[in-house]
Amino acid sequence: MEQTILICGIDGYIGWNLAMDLSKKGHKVIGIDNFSRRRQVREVGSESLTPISSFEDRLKTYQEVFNKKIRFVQGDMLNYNFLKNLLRDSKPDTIINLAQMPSAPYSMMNAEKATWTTVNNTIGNLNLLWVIKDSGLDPHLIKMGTMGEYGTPNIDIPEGFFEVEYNGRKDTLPFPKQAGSFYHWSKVFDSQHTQFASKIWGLRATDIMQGVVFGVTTDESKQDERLLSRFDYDGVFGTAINRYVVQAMAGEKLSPFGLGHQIRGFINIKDALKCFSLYLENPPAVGEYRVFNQIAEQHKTVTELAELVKEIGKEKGYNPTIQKIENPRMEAEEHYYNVENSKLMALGFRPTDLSGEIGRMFDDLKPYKSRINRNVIEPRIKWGKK
Ligand code: USQ
Repeated sequence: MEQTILICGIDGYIGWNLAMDLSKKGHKVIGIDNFSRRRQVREVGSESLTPISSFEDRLKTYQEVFNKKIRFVQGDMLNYNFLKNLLRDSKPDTIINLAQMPSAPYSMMNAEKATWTTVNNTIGNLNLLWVIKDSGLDPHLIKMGTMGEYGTPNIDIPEGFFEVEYNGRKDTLPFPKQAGSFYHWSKVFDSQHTQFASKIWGLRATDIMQGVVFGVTTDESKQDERLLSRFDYDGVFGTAINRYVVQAMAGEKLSPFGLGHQIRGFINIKDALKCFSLYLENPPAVGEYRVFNQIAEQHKTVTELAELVKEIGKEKGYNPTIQKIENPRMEAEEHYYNVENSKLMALGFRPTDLSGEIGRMFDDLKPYKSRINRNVIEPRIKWGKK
């Protein structure tokens, strides 16, 4: 059914792709953003490898190519009145909150960045929860969390909750959170606030524990270069697979950190978009707070992924090499990792093949190879005391 959907953080890597996907499917999409991501990537001396248009141009091009309109309002999630007026005017059926600073290294740079990340992410979401409550509306809130909220426990990771037996009594409780950066902790606080708001105000909420996203284009952005979403590969905003592909193309060594045995769940951008539609089509009940572990690939170490990118890179005519580098982070480099995602699979999610998607990334990025800035690739932000 056609819905009015408010996307908070529409200018981000996922936000813009999601806006086009949902609008093309017939939903009425309204987006807000404060453009902080553009500023922060510039601040760390980098820019998106894909050339990104101004937001005005994106909207115009989208309308030109797909004959549909996306509405945009510039504003900040920290401004309660802005959000309140927006909800009153637009009356969304679903609100998707992606309006957050997503980089773990950025949040570990210094006290100012850690504080900013915490305030922006946590208070932005808290404002949204209050505005939903005060509006008297009953939208479905879809909140972007992260797999990194759970950390790397030595037992399987359930979808949010698990049954515990202690001193002869049983209960179903939230799975413990052991985040690994101040960014990841900000998402833990959001999850707790969202769960609490659901309980006391009857909010309908979906909290997504998403793995590391990778990929360049989507069906929509492929249609016109001016519709491309951002693609970061630098040492602060770039994530593992995206960085590996750029390193392979630039003749830089692929860089698993430390022992390189860290395991994470990964998901392609197009698969991530599919999941949002599944949540929209299958909303939670009033007062229900539910959690999905949004990953497609798991049980791969960051070294195995580097090897895979290396093999695919060779097929694409590059000559990639791998060199493990000292880990700038404090994280377990050898650990158990088994993520359950049967609830997501039960909604009908079927992931696409990892190798095929990585191959497409090489093709998608080929036109922009000359834009790679090799000076921004090295990770320089260290987690530890020294
Ligand atoms: N890693 C390397 N080499 C690199 C880059 C990363 O070995 O060149 C390793 C890291 O040490 C880490 C793993 O790859 O063990 C993932 O790091 P990442 O930089 O790809 O991703 P991360 O910092 O965890 O954060 C990213 C997104 C974040 C999202 C998270 C999902 O930036 O917004 O929440 O992925 S998850 O990792 O599941 O927590």
